[in-house]
Amino acid sequence: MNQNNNIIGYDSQTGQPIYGNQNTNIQQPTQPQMNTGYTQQPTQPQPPKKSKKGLVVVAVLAIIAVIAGIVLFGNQDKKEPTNNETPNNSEVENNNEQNNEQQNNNTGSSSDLIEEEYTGTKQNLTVATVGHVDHGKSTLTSAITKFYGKYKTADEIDGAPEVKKNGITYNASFVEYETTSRHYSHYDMPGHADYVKTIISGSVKLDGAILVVAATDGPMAQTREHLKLLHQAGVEKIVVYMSKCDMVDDNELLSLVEMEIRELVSEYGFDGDNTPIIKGSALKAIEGDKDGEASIRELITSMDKWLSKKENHEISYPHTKINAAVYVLSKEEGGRHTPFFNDYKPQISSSTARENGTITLPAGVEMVMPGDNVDMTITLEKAMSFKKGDNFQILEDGKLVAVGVIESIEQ
Ligand SMILES: Nc1nc2c(ncn2[C@@H]2O[C@H](COP(=O)(O)OP(=O)(O)OP(=O)(O)O)[C@@H](O)[C@H]2O)c(=O)[nH]1
Ligand SMILES: [Mg+2]
Repeated sequence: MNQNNNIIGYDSQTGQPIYGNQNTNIQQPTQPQMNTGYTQQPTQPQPPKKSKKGLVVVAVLAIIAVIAGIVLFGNQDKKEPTNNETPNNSEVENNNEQNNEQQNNNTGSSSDLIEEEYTGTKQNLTVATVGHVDHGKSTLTSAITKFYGKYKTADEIDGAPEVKKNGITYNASFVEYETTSRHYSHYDMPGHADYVKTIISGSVKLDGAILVVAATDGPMAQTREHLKLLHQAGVEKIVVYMSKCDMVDDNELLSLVEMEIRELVSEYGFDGDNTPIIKGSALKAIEGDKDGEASIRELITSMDKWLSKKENHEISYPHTKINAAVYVLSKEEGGRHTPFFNDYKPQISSSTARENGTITLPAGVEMVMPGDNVDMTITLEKAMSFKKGDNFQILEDGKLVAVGVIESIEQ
């Protein structure tokens, strides 16, 4: 009702307006809504009857007293709820419920879509578990939360809902945990495509990563792809967790897998000799096994020691030729419906500029389909300011068709 829409105050906790109609309360004290609750207020005691004339006088006095009482109480009780205000009060309550819901959604649970800005005093590092499908990324993430954060099962972590950020859609679980010196913001993605998208688009800017390699398999195709992606996005340091060691009895075999990992890590530009490689079982750790738990603690200690916050003090200079890793939006994401070929000429857009560019595909790549990721060289019509690790967009007539990260500068 319109007459109830005046703001009569603000809730001290939520800041939400409280609606009501002051004027109605004051000027129309005899309206039905005012009577509710107050007509039962004590009325004036009746004086003893003396005579008929006296009775009339007393009755008139009593009526005046009752009316005065109503007016008086009516004025005082603007603060109290009336029937009129009840819908508005419940509106405030609803707002409170919404606020509570929002707060509950922001407590850093694994299903949170987007990293909450950490406001504590410790140094915050953003990391992710990366590695081949089924190698134990989510189980490891779960084990870490068990000992250092708010425990989430691997299933909860794997069931991340879809989000849209920077024009692309992906699934990612966010968990957070703390050591004595640091706070970690940690991402775990359910699928390979999600790693490609989040890392290339810069939706998740990593300081470091935990590469998970199952001891039963050793490095596999996506182990390589993720190492390459991390390197392209400018991640300098990683730690390695060799998972599923409970399934391998042979120590020599474990040492061989470790050697293989060190070689691969070096191949993609990381310090293969000194990168910590921890052998363990995240599954056993979750089940309460002491050695399993020890491997998780060793991993966290090595993260504290080996990983560092990425400080990007490099200055951007104008360049005309860059090498980049690019993810091409799928048709479903609003991208192209058809492939593009060598010499494709879209616009390249950064946070500060937009220029025409010509794309050169790597030798052997004939065409790029929507949904693909590809390395490319971009020649710019006019110089744009860039540095390694910067993210950019590829547009066609102003429409986003791909996202990229600068891997290196040629000119
Ligand atoms: N024995 C043993 N099994 C493990 C270990 N870690 C994970 N697993 C099992 O391996 C399977 C895959 O583990 P996940 O943690 O889901 O692997 P993931 O890398 O997150 O898989 P995707 O998200 O599908 O890429 C599950 O059945 C786990 O229980 C481990 O240390 N030891
Ligand atoms: Mg997983």
